[in-house]
Amino acid sequence: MVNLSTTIGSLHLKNPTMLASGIMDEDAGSMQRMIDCDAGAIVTKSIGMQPREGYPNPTVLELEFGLLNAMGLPNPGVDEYGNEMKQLHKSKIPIIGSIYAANVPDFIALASKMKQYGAAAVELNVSCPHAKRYGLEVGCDTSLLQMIVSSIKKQVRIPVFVKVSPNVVNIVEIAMAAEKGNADAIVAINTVKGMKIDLEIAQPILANKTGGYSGKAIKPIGVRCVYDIAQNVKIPVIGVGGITTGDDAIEYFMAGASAVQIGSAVYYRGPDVFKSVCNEISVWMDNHGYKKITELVGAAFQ
Ligand code: RRO
Repeated sequence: MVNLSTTIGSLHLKNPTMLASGIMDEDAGSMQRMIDCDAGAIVTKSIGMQPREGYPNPTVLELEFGLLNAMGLPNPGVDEYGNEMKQLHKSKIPIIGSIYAANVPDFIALASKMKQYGAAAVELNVSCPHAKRYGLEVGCDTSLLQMIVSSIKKQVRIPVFVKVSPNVVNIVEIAMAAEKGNADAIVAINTVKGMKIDLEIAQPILANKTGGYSGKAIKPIGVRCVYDIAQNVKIPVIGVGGITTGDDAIEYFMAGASAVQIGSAVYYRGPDVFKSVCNEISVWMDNHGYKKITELVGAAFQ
């Protein structure tokens, strides 16, 4: 009998498939739907101190091998979003609050509010590829990132995950800075910077011009990042980027991930993707003589 449960620090997951931030997590109803569809944990939409409209349309394009988005961090602000989170207080699976900010006091306030609203952990989004002042400008600066993580850890008793970007020279350095700040886990990767041009009008299609590319096409990039990070940090790594099938998840485990997040594949396979991926992982493990996820984690290192 295969055991799909896994742990990320102090967090226990009944299965290793988490809902990634930014898809089907804008309100309590959509998150409850993902819980009912057997996700092992839910990561909320990225939430800031104040409401944000986001960018004008078009904000998402379906391309040949994945999705290109520039939503622009649309969210109702943490206090309003708290009303949604409070409705999930009976959830039996961990709800992880994704937060973004441009300075330390705001990160601390957001983490503290997320805890109050029932989050089991926070995920720092320091990797949005197209958010001026937030995202990458924070996530590229190793000393600032270390300081943000350590300040939150000192002031708010909550596990802190750090979501890192592939759009940097050295992703391992960034992950190591987060670990030095006492992060509890690294989440790799956010979307890859990209662009699509409409030939007829000779213009980028997204209103923001550039966006973040997700889905199957970025899986080899994510796997490589997880493989490099996992060999250089002691904290758990959560893999995200193109995971659509059980085989994709297993590849991430072998690269060193202890759990995976699924985003674009909710669009491609529907909300039952969590059940399907879990079934596919179980069948594969059974056929190959594995009993626990931990036996697969980092199997590709030797
Ligand atoms: O909202 C967005 O446009 C967005 C975010 Br916060 C992110 O982290 N990654 C992404 O591809 N888009």
